[in-house]
Amino acid sequence: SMQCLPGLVLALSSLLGALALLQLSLYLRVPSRYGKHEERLCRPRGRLPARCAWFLQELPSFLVPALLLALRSPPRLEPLGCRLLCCLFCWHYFYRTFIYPFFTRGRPFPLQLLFFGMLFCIYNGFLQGYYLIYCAEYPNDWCTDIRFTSGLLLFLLGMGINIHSDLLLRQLRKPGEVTYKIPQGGLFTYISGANYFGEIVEWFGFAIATWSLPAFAFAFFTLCCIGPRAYHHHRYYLKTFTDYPKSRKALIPFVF
Ligand code: NDX
Repeated sequence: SMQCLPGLVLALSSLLGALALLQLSLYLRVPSRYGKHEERLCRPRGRLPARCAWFLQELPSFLVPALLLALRSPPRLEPLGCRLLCCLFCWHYFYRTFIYPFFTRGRPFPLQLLFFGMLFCIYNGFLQGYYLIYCAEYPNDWCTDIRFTSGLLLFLLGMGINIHSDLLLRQLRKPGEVTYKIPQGGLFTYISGANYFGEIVEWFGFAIATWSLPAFAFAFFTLCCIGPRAYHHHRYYLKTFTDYPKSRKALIPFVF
């Protein structure tokens, strides 16, 4: 049966960090090509409806850690912190896989990115799940540690902001519509990337609560992946809407 290989965790986390830097260098200048940044004329047929695409893409991030948790023998009952943290991760991806896709009004998603997105979700789902279920060691009172409690609070706050902001975006369209409008309300009052801000806060909260290399590597990856995207969304809005609110920032309220 499987056991903890610290070298494997270190290697996979380092590679995740390297992928994050690769993304940053790729996507600072040009945005990743999906949604409002997809080039209209290229590859008109290589797409899948947003609903299927997001479901398939995110499913492994739920399934892989959930299976690792369920199949571990003997079951890991102690410490409580490990199971709780693994459940938090699965909870997010339960939402992202089974709820978010069924309400999305997004345009069809490019197959090529779907493929890489799925690979990424398998990789990260395995890394986070494997670490928490086979490697992590927490004292029995970790649930009352300031890192756990403050991280959990940030996670929940970020998740709330992310879900609420994605809801506001969805309400900008009637079913079947694919046009872009100026997002209003919630944190969109201050930033163009409110949903991304929520997601970034969420994963840094998770990293603090788990206090682990894999989780910090993933939070950093998230920042490098959707941070630049928030900036490109912001530029797109400024270019497209002459009446775009002047005081609105890209990602960090009042700052950037
Ligand atoms: N999926 C994470 N990299 C990604 C998919 C793309 O969950 O090759 C990372 C995730 C993947 C990426 C994933 C990993 C890296 C990949 C990348 C593609 C290339 C890259 C594979 C897996 C890569 C290397 C080099 C390392 C191999 O029509 P539409 O779709 O634009 O409609 C949108 C709508 N909307 C509006 N409607 C009306 N008016 C407006 N003004 C509107 N603005 C937007 O709202 C959508 O239906 C919806 C949301 O759109 P948008 O663009 O704001 O968010 P989106 O980027 O689609 O993300 C959706 C949610 C969001 O909550 C975000 O926080 C979360 O997913 N997310 C997204 C990406 C990554 C991620 C989280 C994470 O890293 N944790």
